[in-house]
Order: sequence, then C-alpha cells, then structure tokens
Amino acid sequence: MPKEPLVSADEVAAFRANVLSKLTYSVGKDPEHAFDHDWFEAIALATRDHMVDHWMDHTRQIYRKGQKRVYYLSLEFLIGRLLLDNLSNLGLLEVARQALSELDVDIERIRTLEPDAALGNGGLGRLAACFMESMATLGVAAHGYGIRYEHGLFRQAIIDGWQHEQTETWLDFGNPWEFERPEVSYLVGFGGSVVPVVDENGTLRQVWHPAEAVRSIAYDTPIVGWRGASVNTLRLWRARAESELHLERFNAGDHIGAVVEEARAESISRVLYPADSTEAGQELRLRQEYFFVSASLQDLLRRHLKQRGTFLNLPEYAAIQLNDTHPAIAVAELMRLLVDEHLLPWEQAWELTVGTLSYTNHTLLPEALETWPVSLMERLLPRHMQIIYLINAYHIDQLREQGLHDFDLLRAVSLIEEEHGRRVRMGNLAFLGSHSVNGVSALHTDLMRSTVFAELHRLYPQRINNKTNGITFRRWLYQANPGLTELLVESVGEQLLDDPENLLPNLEPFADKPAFRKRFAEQRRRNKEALANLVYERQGIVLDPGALFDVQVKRIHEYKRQLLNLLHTVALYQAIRDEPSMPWVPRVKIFAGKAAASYHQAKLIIKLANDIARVVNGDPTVRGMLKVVFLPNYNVSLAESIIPAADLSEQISTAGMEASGTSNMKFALNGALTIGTLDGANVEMCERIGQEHMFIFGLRAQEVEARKRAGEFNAEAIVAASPRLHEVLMAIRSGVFSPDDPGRYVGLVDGLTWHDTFMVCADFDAYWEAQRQVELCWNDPKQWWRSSVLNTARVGWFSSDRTIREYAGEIWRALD
Ligand code: 26V
Repeated sequence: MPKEPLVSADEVAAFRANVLSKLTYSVGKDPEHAFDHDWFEAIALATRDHMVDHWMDHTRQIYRKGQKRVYYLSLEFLIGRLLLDNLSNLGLLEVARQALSELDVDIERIRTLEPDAALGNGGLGRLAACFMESMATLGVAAHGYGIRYEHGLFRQAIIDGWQHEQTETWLDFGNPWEFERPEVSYLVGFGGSVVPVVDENGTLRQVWHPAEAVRSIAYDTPIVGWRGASVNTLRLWRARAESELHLERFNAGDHIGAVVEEARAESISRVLYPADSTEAGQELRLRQEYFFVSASLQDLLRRHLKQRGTFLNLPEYAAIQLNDTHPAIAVAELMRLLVDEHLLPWEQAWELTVGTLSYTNHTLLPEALETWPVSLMERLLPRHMQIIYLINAYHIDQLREQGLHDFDLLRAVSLIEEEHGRRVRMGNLAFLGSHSVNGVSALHTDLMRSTVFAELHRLYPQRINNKTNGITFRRWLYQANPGLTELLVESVGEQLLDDPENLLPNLEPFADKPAFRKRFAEQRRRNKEALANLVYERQGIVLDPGALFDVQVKRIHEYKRQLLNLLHTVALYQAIRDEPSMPWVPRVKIFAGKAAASYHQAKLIIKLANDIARVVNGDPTVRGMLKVVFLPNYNVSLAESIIPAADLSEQISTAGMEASGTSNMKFALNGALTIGTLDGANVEMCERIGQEHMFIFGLRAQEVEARKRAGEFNAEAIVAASPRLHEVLMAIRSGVFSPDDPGRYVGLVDGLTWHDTFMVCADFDAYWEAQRQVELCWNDPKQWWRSSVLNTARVGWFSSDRTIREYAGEIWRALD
C-alpha cells in the first residue's frame, strides 16, 4: 500500500496502547519477553477490535434496511494472510506501522509470521476469497459458508526433486481472526432409514431417522471491505461428535466405541481434499459436502424465518450461490427442509428452491464433473436420494407432457447416469435446481452451452449466462505491489484506489512517456531484486534481476501444459549450448505449483522441472543466459511475491480446457506481458489489451476439438517434421536430465509422441516462435515497457468488483 499521508498522532498512540494491552492481557506477555509471534497476535487482536466496531454497525444496518442477503456456499476459501488485508482496508496500515516502530517492532517481519489460511486448492478457492472481499467492498450483505478445515492444502516439500506432501497446520498457534460461536450449532444427520407416516391431516409424509448425528459449530471471521465500507461474515463449520449420544455409549461402558464414533464425526472437518479425480467419489468427501450444506441451510433458514416470518418470500430476500457442484446437494436439502421439516407443498418448495439457488460451473473436464454412486447416496442420505428421484420423475413427466419423447435427450438430462453403474449427476441436479447457471469466461460459457449442458441448454435457453472472473485489486495490486501502486497514484491521482476500473485507463497516455516507462521499469526491477533475494534464501540460486523473468505458477496439471514450457526450456538450453556466443536474452524460467498427491504424471512433471533445473543451472556454458527455478510450496503469499516480479506470464493451457484462469489477470495488472493460448479469460484479455501487446499462439479451441473428433492424437509426424522438437524429446527420453535413472522419462516422452492428448507437440513450434517474438520485444525496451504499461492500464475490467456487480445485478438482484 502507498503511504497514507495523514496519520493522526492520537490514532497512532491509541493503536500502540491497544497493541500493548492485547499483548499483556490477551496474550499474557510482557513486552520485554514477547516473541515475534506474540507481537503478531497482539497486533492482529488490536486490528480485529477495529473490525468488530464496523462489523456490528454493518450488521445492524442490514437488519434495519431489510437488505437481501447473499449466501456464497463454497467448500474452498483460499484466503492467505489477513493482517495486511485488514489493516489496509481499514486505512490503518500507516497508523500500525508508526505505532509499531515506536515499539521497535518491524511490521514487515511480523506479518510474515502469519500462516496462510490455505483452505482451498487453487483458482476456485481463491476466487471465493476475492469475491468475499469485493462483496464487502460493494456493500452486498453476504455470508460466506464453508468448512473450517483443521488442515488446509498440504505443504509441498521438494526432496531430491520429488514432491512430498506434509500436513499443513495453520491452527497450531490459534487463529486471532475468528470467533468461535458454540451457541450457533446444528445437528446434521447421516444414514438410517425413511419411514412413511400419515400425519394428523391425513397427509402422507416421509420421516427420516438418521442413524448418526454430527454437530456443526460455527466459527466467524469478519471480512472487511475497502475503506472499511462494510464488514461481512465468513462462517466456517467445524464438526463435533454429538455429545449426548457419545455420553450414552460412554456411560454404557462402550468407551472404545464412543471414541471411534467421536473420531469419525470429527474427521469431517479434519482436512481439505486436494483436487484430484482419484480422490473423487470418496465417502468422506460426500459427508463434507452434505455437512456444510445442511448446517448452512439450517442457519440461513432460521435467520430468514426470524426476520421475515415466512418462507414464501425466500427468493426475495435470500440468494444462494453454489460454488461449483460441491454444494449441489443443497438442491435436495433445501427441498427436504421446506417439505419435510417446514411442511410446504412440493410444488411451492420447488419454486422457492429454484428461485433462491444459482450455480457456477468452474470446469468442463470430464473427470472433475461430480457424480455419486446411487448406492452410496442411498446409504448415506436416503431421504435425499428419494427427493432426487422425485425431482427427476417430475422433470421427465413435464418434458413428456410438452411432447418431448426423444430418448437420447431424456437420457442426457436425467439426474441419474445409467451407463457406468448408476450414479447421481451433481451438475444436472445443480442445473435443474437453479434459476441461473453461469460459466466463468465467455469462451467457457459458450462451451458449457455446446458440450456438457447442451441438452439442458436446449430445454432452458435462458438459464446459462456468463460472469467472467475477476480479482481483487486491493490484494493483487495495492498490497502485493505497493511501489507500483504509489507510482500509479502519483500519475493518475488518489482516486485510483477507489475506482481503478475507471481510473486505470487514464494511465494510457503515460505509456508514451519515456520518463514514466523508466520509473515503471525501475519498480519492476526492485520487485525482481526482492524475488531474487527470496530465491537465494530458499534455494541458494543466484538470479540476475536484469534477466527476463519468465513465470508459470499454478497447480500442476497436464492441461495447463507445464510440459510445453519445459520442452521450450530444454530447446532454449540446447540452442544456447549450440551457439553460446550469440546475443541470447538472459532468461530465468520460474515454476511453482502443487500436484495432487496421487496424480503421478503431474508429480513426474515436477521431478522433470527439478531435473532440468539441476542440469541447466550446473552447466557453465549457459551461465548468465539461462536459469531454471522450481519454488516449493506455492501458495497465496508466494504468489504475492512472484507476480509483481514477473516479466512474462505463461498462460498456455490447451485451448478449451482452462475455464477462465485468474492468475493471468493478476500478472497483467502488475504489468507482465502474457504468452498464451486463446483459452479461458485470455480471450477477453486479448480483446481489451490488444493482441499486439500479448504473445498469442497455438491451436484454437475449435481446432483442438476438430483434431480430437478426428482422433488425431498421434504426434509422430509432427515430431518428425520438427527437428527442434525431436531433439528435445530425444534428450529427455535418453536420460540427459536423469542420468541416475535414464529410463525415468521414456514413458512420458512416448506418451507425448504417440498420444498427444493435450496437444503439446502440436503446439510446440508455434510456442517456440512466440517465444522468439518475446525476445525481439524484450530487446526493444521502449516497445516492451509501453506494452507493459498498457497491460496495466487496460485490465481494469477484470476487477472482481465488476464481476460481483454483475452477479448482484443479474443473478442475485441484491443491489440497493
Ligand atoms: C474438483 C475436485 C475433485 C474431487 C476432490 C476435490 C476437488 C476440488 C476441486 C475440483 C474442481 C476444481 C475446479 C476449479 O478449480 N476450476 C478453476 O476455477 C477457476 C475459478 O473459476 C478458474 O479460473 C480455472 O480456470 C478453473 O480451472
């Protein structure tokens, strides 16, 4: 954050006194003997006091105004650290800095002690965190609902080049931002049976008798918007064994049984699932999904009934957004609560359900589309299975009444997949139970309409809509890149901080001012020096900040094509070795990202990156021209250090496979140029930034699709026609980078050659050519930095404030 010029001495003194008071009375430490971590806690608690005042005001205001509420249901919130976020949104950063310097405490050092809240895998989870911040900024009365995982995403250690997963323990020192709410608690049932009974009015009702009940306990974290505009709540649930049941068994002498049951119940909130198709379909995952959906719906229905007295106006006052299909069981649970518990007629309950729910799809990858075996659903959630059958039957009846008898159509839109053992299709359930179904970029939304949801789209042509993702500029520009922010503010005015979408375009004329470009470049240089220091401290590798920093950081997945980047790295290495005296552009290839624990191919790609790094960095012939770095344990905090230091952003997924991407936006906002395919939000970035300021290459989504349809996966001819690609593949295959185990990459290379599923070989030559354009541009600093400034100036639209305004206006109807 840029310095806030006006800081009152009183404010500084008050903050300082509060920190000392927290240190003494809440942490229980004397300033003389306090450890850094004690200071962190005291500062966080002092900051939290400020948030609480706003929080209560804001909550009272929502009640008074009778504002509509938005509920964002997500199994993931990838928050990262909160201290800087909270201080800077409250406008207290400079106050805190001065107060702490008077106490001889360096806030820059203290802030790095906060562990990342890594309650998410990647893009989907980080998007939820950006959305929470934007909703608070825009005054949307939002509640995030999720799970308070005891262990977030695993910590990645790289040992001998291989990824090892270690347990993540963010709660070891407690969490100063949250409030435990033992009184906010609901029972969530599992298993058992459903018994039909006739009630006193002669109506047939189904009564579910769960075999097991797990208690949910709420933990609230206040989320403060920019300039403290409003403060919303992120409510995360922890699972606890239901103590009465537990006691009964205990008293009956079944100590072991009681403890086993306790462990089973509490395992629900123990650990985040790492995104991986092999993890899918596991019972614990379904228990997590239902657990947090049921607790959240019970909670919001209770709040609604208390405030409005009836459920008949639910869609008017509540909007529930499903973040992917992970909370899709909400469709059946809301029906169950309305019909079974609150005795509404089925048709009315259905209308309220569809009117209240909406669903966002985040991926078209077939292996990531959730389905659950009917047998598992029947055992774990017998009443929900009945409800799903009923929804399906009513739907199919309705289609038949409309004269639709096409068997293929009915099969495609069914909630039950009959082909591979009977399974419930959560995507279709979410689609039918929602009034809005959205994709996360224009291209992705088009593909939803033409592929996965083609038949449902034919039946409900109004339902699918697009909401292109965005990012919060507060975290990804102001906090991550304070130096650049200061320069931008100086150039286009203080107003930029409040309205970057409208003010960033005013930067455009500065792209033609040499003095400004110079300062822009100097700021990048400082960020690169900081990253070089970090790399040296962590890896012992020396980087030249003058080199081109070429960065690909994201989850490791074949479709994201880190392999393509590695093939280019090897090709470049060979080219430099062949002609070391040529004027090569000095380049640093930076990689970071986690692979799901059981995704062997992804883990092998990490090993390859590390093998290549070892060989390249140890080869004196290429010294000063090429370095390769794999930074372990990529997370939000590391992203905040890497992104502002990147010159080149790698966004090179196989076209049609990356739903949106969001790091692409973060890099461009910080002035990196993009090398990328026309995939996800890259397409819209290109429209706004201008193709001449990006390096676009490779097959288009339609071309990829055409090749797939034609079964054109064999790349032998492509390899034969490209001597460079051939040489790269031969080197990797023959063990140049794995002399300890020469056969390590034989399978990987043969796979690429014979079955190029992700079109790595198919796109190689185009990628190589685009990289040469990158070098030409880099060698013309005027052109490079002009494009760089224009990237920053032209990506204002990708603010998550814009995205949230669209959701609030078009889906939630929750803007005042
Ligand atoms: C799938 C699974 C399967 C079972 C175990 C746990 C798990 C967790 C997550 C997922 C699906 C992940 C989908 C996802 O992250 N999509 C990403 O969403 C971003 C935000 O919209 C978008 O920018 C990325 O392109 C998209 O890949």
